[in-house]
Amino acid sequence: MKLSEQVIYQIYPKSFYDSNGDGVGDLRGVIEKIDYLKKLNIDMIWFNPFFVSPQNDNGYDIADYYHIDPMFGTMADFEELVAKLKANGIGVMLDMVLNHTSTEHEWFQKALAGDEKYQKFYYLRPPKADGSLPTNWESKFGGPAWAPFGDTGLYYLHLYDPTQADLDWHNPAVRQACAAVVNFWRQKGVQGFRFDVINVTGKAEKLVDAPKGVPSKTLYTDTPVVHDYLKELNAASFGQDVNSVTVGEMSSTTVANSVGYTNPANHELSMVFNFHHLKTDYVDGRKWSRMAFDFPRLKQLLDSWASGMAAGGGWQALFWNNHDQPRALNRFGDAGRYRVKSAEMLATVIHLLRGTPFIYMGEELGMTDPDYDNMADYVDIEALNAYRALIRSGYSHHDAFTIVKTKARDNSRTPMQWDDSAKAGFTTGKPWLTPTNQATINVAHELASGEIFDYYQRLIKLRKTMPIVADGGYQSWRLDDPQVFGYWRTYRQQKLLVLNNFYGQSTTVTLPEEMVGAQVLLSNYQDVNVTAQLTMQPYQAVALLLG
Ligand code: TEU
Repeated sequence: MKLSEQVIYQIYPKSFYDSNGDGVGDLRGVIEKIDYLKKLNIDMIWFNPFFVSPQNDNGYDIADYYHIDPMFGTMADFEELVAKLKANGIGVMLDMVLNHTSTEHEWFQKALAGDEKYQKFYYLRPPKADGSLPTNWESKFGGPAWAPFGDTGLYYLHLYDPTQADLDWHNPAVRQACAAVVNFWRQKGVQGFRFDVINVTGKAEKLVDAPKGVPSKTLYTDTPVVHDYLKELNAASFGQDVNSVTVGEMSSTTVANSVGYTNPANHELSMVFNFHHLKTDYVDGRKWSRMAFDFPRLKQLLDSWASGMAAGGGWQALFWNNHDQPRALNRFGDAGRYRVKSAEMLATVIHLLRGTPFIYMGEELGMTDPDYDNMADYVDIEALNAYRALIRSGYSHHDAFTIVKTKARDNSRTPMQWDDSAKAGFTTGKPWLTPTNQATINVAHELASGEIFDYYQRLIKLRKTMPIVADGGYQSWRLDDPQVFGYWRTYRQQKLLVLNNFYGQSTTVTLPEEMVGAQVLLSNYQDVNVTAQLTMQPYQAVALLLG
């Protein structure tokens, strides 16, 4: 199936379904839920990492790329999962965390033991002459990006947690080892690969301080050599499969670079995730802050990325949610009175856009953030570090906790809610994170109610049956409307106008004359009267088709 007709579902294995009662989701749990997944008519499932890991960063600190962590099951379980998903027309996408390894990885341990071959796998640098760290770079999880390399007097670079040591991609042996990992899983029948923070692999060989006031990430993000690395990796691995689907997680990237990463003529990746739209509720770009989302900025970003990628022949992954983001309903929709309508509206925004939509587990139910009231409820390293940093900078516990409650990655990692029971039908044991709002938000309710899940099924069907959705052009629609984000899709003689009211108040939009009386292809409300002054209900989405 063409990439443009595909829809990809994301499963955070630790939280999807626990088959053995240990409180943690596992691969057999996914096998047991294939009948549910089949109902959505998705084409591929992206699994967050389930490789051997000490779990300091929930599996993004990999100690062995070639084996499955026993907490998730066995290689036999994985092989059965691949086969059963394939029998149901669903492919597998694995998460390739190749910018860094766990410090418990054999490569790092050999480097620590003095093996020079593996010491060249990492960024090992001496302190400056004055004894300060090799550079002033900061870790994305807070604190310095350098840690002592044993008792060698050297330091090793870690852009994330100190237990995640950055690999030196300038070293051809590193790139070959990474391609070998991808090829091992290709041989297991894996057709999809998500590349974790792949655009920070292009650090300069000579690492220098960031100028005062300049974020250190600007020195190593989206550097030109990343395109070379991706071309090489493509040719050495997934590019040999005509049906491969690849997506790069691109931190702080640009449209121009993302066109380069994804234009098929460049033989790099199929598509990219960019995150700019998910930073429109950040104060001055700071994640650990609180503000209502900036709607004009959100519209401008959604529009400029759709326009720019279309103009350049690039391809984007379309998403509101993932395992690193709080639930979108709490940020850009309404988790209360209009939960159902705003979930359907947000889904419409991305599923009728040009690109490949991703559905994060539970999004199709309208899942929202958990209602935790204690810092002890949060376990993610990034949130715990952020809380401590906020307290150190003078925030009260209340203010620091309030920020963590809105921005913690734990918010999207609570167990999938299968039913309204105390443990949401996720486990018979003690869940590793506690569900809190399963009473009214769960699979059983959705399958009976025909609301959000049913709406997702309709959106997915449109992508597979309507060329204007899958392959149509993109054009901006008025960007000055105070409540509505709209856009055009065009295909041969057809025009599709998609309008989305982002607020809980009704509003009126003036339709272009040609669209008056047009066919209502889809709406989350009944009885849409397509008049010149179109009334849009709270959180209404409507797609009008001409031709
Ligand atoms: O995330 C990349 C990243 O930059 C994260 O810091 C993310 O953007 C941030 O948490 C949003 O607030 C990837 C993985 O998705 C994430 O789970 C890992 O923790 C990280 O890389 C390190 O592997």
